[in-house]
Amino acid sequence: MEYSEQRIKIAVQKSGRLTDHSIDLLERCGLKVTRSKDKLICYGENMPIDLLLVRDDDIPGLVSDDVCDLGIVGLNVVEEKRLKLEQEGSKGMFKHIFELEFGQCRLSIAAPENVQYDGPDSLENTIIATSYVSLLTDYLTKNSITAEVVFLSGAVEIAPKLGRADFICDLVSSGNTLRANALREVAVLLESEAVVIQTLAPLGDEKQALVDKIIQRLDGVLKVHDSKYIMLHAPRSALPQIRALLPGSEVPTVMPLEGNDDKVAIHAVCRENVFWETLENLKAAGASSLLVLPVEKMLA
Ligand code: PRT
Ligand code: ZN
Repeated sequence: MEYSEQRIKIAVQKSGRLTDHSIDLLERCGLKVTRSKDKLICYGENMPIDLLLVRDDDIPGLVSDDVCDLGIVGLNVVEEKRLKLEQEGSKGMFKHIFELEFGQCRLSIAAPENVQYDGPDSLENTIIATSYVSLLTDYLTKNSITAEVVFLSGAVEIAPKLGRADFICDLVSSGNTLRANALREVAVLLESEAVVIQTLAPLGDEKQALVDKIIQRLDGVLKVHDSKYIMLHAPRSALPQIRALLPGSEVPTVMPLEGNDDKVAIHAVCRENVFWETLENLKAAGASSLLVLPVEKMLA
């Protein structure tokens, strides 16, 4: 394939927790790519968009250096890189533009179960192991704490057991790993999820229009998550009560029913799941012929 500079390059994690979600999401935005586990690049078949498959830690750098126009990566990795560059006196050439509602986790300090923790002061003059040196150093500086930060690239949780650290600072999602290592979460430094970052280098009108289109589609895909289309019949007099019962809905469409002046048909998009209890409450308010449908796409 001849490579055109007008194609958008998106850096995506090659193999890890964010990979499937990232590619699925782009596919739900209409992008068709030939997936290949061993290749560095997946070419878009129907849009001028290609995916660069790399380690997540490299994504902010690739976007900052303008090798890629966009990147999908955890906010934890973005913030660590941004602070690292700042601490080195330079500036990240990327901006965080969109949250993707997956990959949720938090960067937390954890203490061994038998060690007392009474707030950040308990960290004074201790050793803390982490893969997130910049985020942790920033937290300690902001809290005026002097502590030794030890970098570990993996298996941070076992550092206290091995006597290499008093505390750790690592990502937590369910908390099972901490519990399995007799640790407890004592402070949250950052709430994280996957985000889209964009290079600060100007893209040109054509590429920027394509980026805007992808973001609009991502927004549409995420908005329909949990959204339902609900249809029902109801007495005209019950309309205010029915409207109040529709979860997260905008103004519903109300239509007359042929040959029945007292009843109307109501259609509404509910931006939350519609549970059986809601249907039962709607029925008790006079609704009948209730139908709930999934929403596939939405464009505001
Ligand atoms: O090879 P590459 O460098 O690309 O991958 P990686 O091993 O660095 O990253 P990966 O695939 O493990 O995670 C990618 C991203 O997923 C992270 O940067 C976060 O943004 C996000 N994420 C969400 C998580 C977790 N949840 C998570 N629980 N990343 C890591 N963990 C680890 C955590 O480090 C700890 O070891 O899972 C363990 C804790 O999980 P719980 O559920 O036991 O609390
Ligand atoms: Zn990584």
